[in-house]
Amino acid sequence: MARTAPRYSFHDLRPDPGNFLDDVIAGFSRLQKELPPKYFYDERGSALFEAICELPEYYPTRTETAIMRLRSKEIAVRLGPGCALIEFGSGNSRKTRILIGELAPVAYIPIDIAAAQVKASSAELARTFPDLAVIAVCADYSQPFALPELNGVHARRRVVYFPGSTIGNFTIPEATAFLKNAGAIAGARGGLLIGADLKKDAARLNAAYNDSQGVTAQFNLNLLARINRELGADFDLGAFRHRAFYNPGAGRIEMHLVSERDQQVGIRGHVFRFRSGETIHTENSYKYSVAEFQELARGAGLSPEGYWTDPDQLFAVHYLTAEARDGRPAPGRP
Ligand code: AVI
Repeated sequence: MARTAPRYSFHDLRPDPGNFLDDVIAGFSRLQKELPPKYFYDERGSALFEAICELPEYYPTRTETAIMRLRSKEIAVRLGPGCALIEFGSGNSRKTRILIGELAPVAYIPIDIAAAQVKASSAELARTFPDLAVIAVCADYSQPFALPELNGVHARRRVVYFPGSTIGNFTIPEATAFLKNAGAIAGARGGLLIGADLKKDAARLNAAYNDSQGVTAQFNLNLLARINRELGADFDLGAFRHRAFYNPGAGRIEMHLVSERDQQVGIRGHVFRFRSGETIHTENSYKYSVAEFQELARGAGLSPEGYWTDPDQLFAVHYLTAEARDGRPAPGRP
C-alpha cells in the first residue's frame, strides 16, 4: 500500500528572540550577578545538555523516559481518544515518541522559539508517524500567544505536554504564569501533562549537578564562552569555576560560576568587576514534592487529576486539567 504523504505544516509566529547583550548587561549590573538560563542552549550548549542527559548521575531524563515507557498506556487512557497533543519544546525526545505511539493523537503541535530546531525535529517525527498531522509552530511559549488555526483537525480536547522538568528552571511566579498560559492554550476541556523532578536527598541532587566527568561544569562555563564568541567579551574561562548545590530552604539546585580571583571583563565597551569568590547565578532547578506541585497548579487555576512516578520516587509526571472537580470550569477559565 502506498504511504500517505506526511501531513506537515510550519507556522512562524515570529517571536521576539530577545537581546543577548541587553540581558547580559542587565544581569551583570545586579548586586547578585546573574544570567538567564535560556542562553545555555546554543549549539554547543544543546550538545552538552544532550550529554548531561546520558550521565550516570543525571537521573531525571532516563527516569522520566522509564515512567513514559511503563505508564504511557495508562496515560493515554486518561487523556482519552481524539486529543490534539501540543508540546511546549521542540519535541525531539524519546518520551514524545512513546506518548504519540500510545496516544495516537489526531494532531501533534510542537511549539518552540528556535525555528530551525522545531522544524528539523518535527519533520523527522512526521516521517516516523506518516499518518499524523504535524503542525510545527515557532512561538515563545513563555508568553501568551494564539495557536494558529488547526484547519481540518477535529480534536475532542487539547493536551499540552511539557516534559523534562523544564518547569523547574522557572521561578515560582514564572511557573505560575507558565501554567496559566498553558491552561489557556489547552482551553476549557483541555489537559496538561507535565514532567517535574521530585524532592529527594541532597546527596543525590548534588551528584546530578556535579557529575564526575565535569560535563555540567562545561555546560555552565559555556555561557561565558558564548558571551566571548557572540559578544566579543574577554572572559578568561580558566578564572571561573562551576558550583552547584542544593538549597534546601528554597527547594532548588542553584548553579553558579565562581570568580577565582579579582578580575574585570570587558563586553562591548562595558567593564564588569568580579571579586574573588563572587558568583554569577546561572540557573535554578526547583524540585517539587507532589503536594507542592499540585499546590502550584491550583494557584494557576488548574485541577491536579493524578500523577505517575517511578519506584524510587525520583520524578513525577503530573496530569492537570482546566476543569474544577465538580465539572465546572476552574476559576478564571471560560
Ligand atoms: C533543562 N533542565 C530541566 C535541566 C535541569 O536539570 O534543571 C538543566 C540542567 N542544568 C544542569 N544540568 C541540567
